[in-house]
Amino acid sequence: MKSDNKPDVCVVGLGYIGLPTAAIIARAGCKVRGIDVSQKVVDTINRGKIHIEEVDLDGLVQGVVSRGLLSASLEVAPADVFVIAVPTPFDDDHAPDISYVLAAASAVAPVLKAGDIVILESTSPVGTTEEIRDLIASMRPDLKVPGLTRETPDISIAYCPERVLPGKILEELTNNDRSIGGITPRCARKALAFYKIFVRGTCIATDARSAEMTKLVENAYRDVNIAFANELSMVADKMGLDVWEVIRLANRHPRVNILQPGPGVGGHCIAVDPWFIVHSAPQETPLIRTARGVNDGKMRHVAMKAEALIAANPNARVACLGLAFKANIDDFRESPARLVASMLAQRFKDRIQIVEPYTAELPREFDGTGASLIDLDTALEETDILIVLVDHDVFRHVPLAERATKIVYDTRGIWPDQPKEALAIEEGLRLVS
Ligand code: SAJ
Repeated sequence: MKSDNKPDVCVVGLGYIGLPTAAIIARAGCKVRGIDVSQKVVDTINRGKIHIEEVDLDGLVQGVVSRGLLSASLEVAPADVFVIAVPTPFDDDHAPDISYVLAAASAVAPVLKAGDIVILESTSPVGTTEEIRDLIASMRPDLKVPGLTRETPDISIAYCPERVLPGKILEELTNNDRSIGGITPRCARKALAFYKIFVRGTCIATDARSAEMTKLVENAYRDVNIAFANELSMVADKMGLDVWEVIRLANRHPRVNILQPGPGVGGHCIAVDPWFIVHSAPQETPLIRTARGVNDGKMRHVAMKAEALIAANPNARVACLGLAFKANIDDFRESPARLVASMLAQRFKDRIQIVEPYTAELPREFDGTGASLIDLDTALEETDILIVLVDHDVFRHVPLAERATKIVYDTRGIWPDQPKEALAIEEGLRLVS
C-alpha cells in the first residue's frame, strides 16, 4: 500500500453493484481499475460513459475517469485490494451458481502479493468465501492464506455484501451500515479499514459465514413479508375487502408494519436470494419456500384477474400502466408487471396498450402481439380499462377527474380515491365465472 494510505483497488465485475462501487472508491481518491468480461463495457467506461442506468452515476463516472482515478480493462492487474462483484445466478433447480465468483478469484490469484486484501461482495451461499480461500491456496502455495496457517497470513480475505436499493445506489453505498465478514478477525479488521475510506455508515466486523448468511436473510425477510401482504390481498379479493384500507388500519398498531401488496416480486435479489437459503437447508425452510410460492402465485392471480376483466368487457380498450419491476426505475429484469402485460398482449393482441415512461420501445416478447407503447395522456384519453402494474409517481399523480369513469384494476393501491363501482373487478370476475 502507498504512503498516502489510499490503496490501489481492482474491482472485478462492472455491473449494477461493481460500477457504482468502483466509482465511489475512486471518488474517495483511490486509483481503481475495473475489470469486465465485455469489451463493450470496458470501452464505454473508458470513454467516461456508463452502460447501466442509475441516478447520478453518469456524472460520477465521467468525473473519476477524466481525473484518471477510474479505468476499465479486460485483464486483472496487481493492486492492493481486490473487490469481486460478479453475478451469482441460480440454475433450474434453484441451486446457486458460483462459477463467476470462482472464475474471478482464479483471475485474481496469480497477481496477489503479501499484504493484499481480497473481498467478495456478490450475494453468495454460505461457505463461498472459504471456497475462494481454498482456491487461492491451491493456486498460490507460496502464500500463507488465512485460516490455513498458524503464522500471520500473507493476505486477507473477507465477505462484505452490498445492501443498496436500485435508484438510490450511490447514496446507500455511502451511508448504509456494512457487515464486514473476515475469514479471521484479522481479515475483518483489514477489510474494515478499507471500507472506512469510502463508507460513512457503521462498519461492523463479523466472520465471513455470518456475513454471507446476513445478506441472504435480509432479502428473505423482505420476501416473506411481501408474501404476507400479497396473501392478504388475495384473501381480501375473495372477501370483497379493500386490502389497502385493512393494511393502513392494521399498521396503526405500534408493533405492526405490513408491507404493500403488488403484482408479485421482481428484481434480481429478493426473488433469488431466498432460494440460496432453501438450497442449503431444504428441510428447515418451509416458510421461506412458501413465501416464494405465494409471491409467484400473486403474479398468476393478477394475470387471471386482469384476463377475466378484459374478457368480460369485449369492446373495451386496455392500458397496462408500467413494465418496471418497481417504481421510478427503468429496470425491467424479472419484472412481474412485464410478465403480466406480455401475457395479456399475447391473448388480447392490439386491444392492449402499454404505458411505460421509462422506455422508448417495448421488450421483444411484445413483438407480433399487436400491443403498442403509448403515452399516459393518450391512455387517459383513449382507453377504457386501466391496469396499474407499477406505482411510478407519474401514475400516482393522475387526478381522479381523469380516471373516474374508467374501469380500474389497481394492483399497487396507488389510487385509494378510485370509486369502488369503477373497480368493477368483482363484477368482471362474476361475469365470467
Ligand atoms: N415490493 C412489493 N411490496 C413492497 C415492497 C416491494 O411488492 O412493499 C416489490 C417491488 O415492487 C419489487 C420487489 O418487491 O418488485 C423488490 O423491490 P425492493 O424495493 O423491495 O428491493 P430491490 O430488489 O430493489 O432491492 C433489494 C433490497 N433489499 C432489501 O430491502 C432487504 C436492497 O437493499 C438490496 O441491496 C437488494 O435487494 C440486493 O441487491 O440484494
